[in-house]
Formats: sequence, structure tokens, C-alpha cells
Amino acid sequence: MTEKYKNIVILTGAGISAESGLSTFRAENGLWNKHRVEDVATIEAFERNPEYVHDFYNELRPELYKAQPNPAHSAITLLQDKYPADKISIVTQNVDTLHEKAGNKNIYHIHGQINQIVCLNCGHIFETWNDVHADDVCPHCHIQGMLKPNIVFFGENLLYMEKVDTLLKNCNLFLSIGTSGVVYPAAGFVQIAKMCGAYTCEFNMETTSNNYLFDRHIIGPAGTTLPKFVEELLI
Ligand code: BJW
Repeated sequence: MTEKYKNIVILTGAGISAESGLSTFRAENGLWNKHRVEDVATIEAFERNPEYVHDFYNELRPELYKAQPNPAHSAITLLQDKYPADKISIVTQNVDTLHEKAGNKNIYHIHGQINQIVCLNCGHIFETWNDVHADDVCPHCHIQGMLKPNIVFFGENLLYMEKVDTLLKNCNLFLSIGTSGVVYPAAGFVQIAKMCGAYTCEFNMETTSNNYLFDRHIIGPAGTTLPKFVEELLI
């Protein structure tokens, strides 16, 4: 086995969950074909009409609860278990928990998690798969009407950014799986990794907008292409 890569960062987007039956955002039949981004995924929308935004995530939560990981997630488990790197980290834009369900480790949910709720009054974060409503009370500070899905909306800062920045600057292999590369700052991660010397590789069904920053493009469904790639690394 070649032990070329000591630190690996894997950035994932909605495409890695597509073969688990979850909708991506920007596809023709994607999540945002049925809803306006401005109504469900901006902090202004939440401030304007929190119940509408809660309803959207209340509807999505049971679907994500039921979803099961696919061979792409399992390939990451295999890589983390068998490849002799010092560290293999997953930086995911996904709010589903498929990486956790597949037994992946070192996961950073930079856009938050559907099963977490944050209180905007006291900062308390708690986990639930149940519906949440705009007039619910925080279990910690007992203030009403301040609960928000712990999901990063447009206009909000991402989570774990300091840690992720360090990981990116120290990795020598950067893999980007199933993301269109249009949402920043995640779309710029490849540039940081590349500037710091990493070999960069993307897995997608199509050409992406930051395509030119990748050394290798593997076109096809991640559930097929990633297990093959991992197999090659493990030889
Ligand atoms: C497959 C496949 C298969 C399908 N196998 N592949 C710099 C420049 C310009 C703008 C900005 C900038 N910096 C910040 C901004 C503003 C903004 C932004 O990026 N805007 C652009 C859209 C123009 N960013 C922000 O506001 C971020 N915050 C921030 O930067 O804070 C500081 C700041 C604040 C204010 C001003 C300036 C700075 C926050 C971004 C939060 C994103 N949140 C969302 C919604 C969460 C809600 C929810 O999950 O329901 O996160 S947006 C949405 O897009 C979601 C996703 O995580 C994210 C990325 O989407 P993803 O995963 O790439 O999905 P798709 O559908 O786009 O692509 C799927 C891909 O998979 C496709 O390519 C398919 O081909 C592929 N695929 N099947 C392999 N089987």
C-alpha cells in the first residue's frame, strides 16, 4: 500500500447523499425547485417568518432520519479504518447524519445538522428528531420563541471554521465529493488546500464551477466511483 497521504480532507455535499434517496439542492427536481431559497435558507427569512422555516425543516427531518448511508459513505469508513494516514477528516456541507450512520469519524458539519436546535437567546444546542415550532420554549433558559434549527443559513457564519482552516492547510490530499462548488466559503476550500500543496480530486456527475482547481476529475455516481478510488488507494 502506498502511504503517500498523511492528512486527508474530504469535503462532501448533497451529491454524496443522492444515492441514499435524498434530494440535492440545485438539480431539476432538487429541494429548491419546490421552495425559494430566500424563503427557507436565509437568516432574513427566519427572522421574518420563523414558523414557515420550521415547517420546511419539520417536513425534511423525518426523511433524513430514515435515510441510510450508501456505498460512498461506506467507502469513507473503509478508508478511515484501513488507510495509514495520520488523520482523515470529513468536512460536510450536509445537514443529514449519513456520515455518522456509516460509522465515519472526525466529521465537521460546517452547515449544521438537521437534528440539532440552537437557542438564539442562550446558545444552548440540543438534539431532536421531533418537530420544532416558533413558539417553543428553550429547555435550558426557558425563554419562548428563540429556537432555530442549527442549520447555517445564507448570511450566517459557518461552524468549525478555525479547525477546518487548519485541516485544509495541513492536508496533502483533498477530495471533494458531490458538491456543485457554488456556495462559499466551502467552494474556496479546494483553493486553500491546493495552495498549501495538496493533490486535489473531485467526484461529481458533471463539471462543476470550480473545476479548474482540481488535479483530477472523476465523473460518475459517487456510490460507484468512490469505492473504486478507495480500493486503488488501499492496494
Ligand atoms: C453527485 C451525485 C452523485 C448529484 N454522485 N455527485 C464569496 C463570494 C460570493 C458569495 C459569498 C462569498 N462568501 C460568502 C458568500 C455568501 C454566501 C454564498 O456563498 N453565496 C453564493 C451562493 C453566491 N455564503 C454564505 O452566506 C455563507 N456564510 C458566510 O459566508 O458567512 C460569512 C458572510 C456572511 C455574509 C456575507 C459575507 C460573508 C453561508 C452558506 C450557508 C449555506 N447553507 C445551505 C442551506 C442550508 C439549509 C439546508 O441544508 O436545507 O447549505 S445552502 C445549500 O447549498 C446547503 C448546501 O450545503 C450548500 C451546497 O450545496 P451542494 O451540497 O453543493 O448541493 P448542490 O445541489 O448545489 O450540488 C450537488 C452536486 O452533487 C451537483 O454538482 C451534482 O452534480 C452532484 N451529484 N448526484 C456524485 N450520485
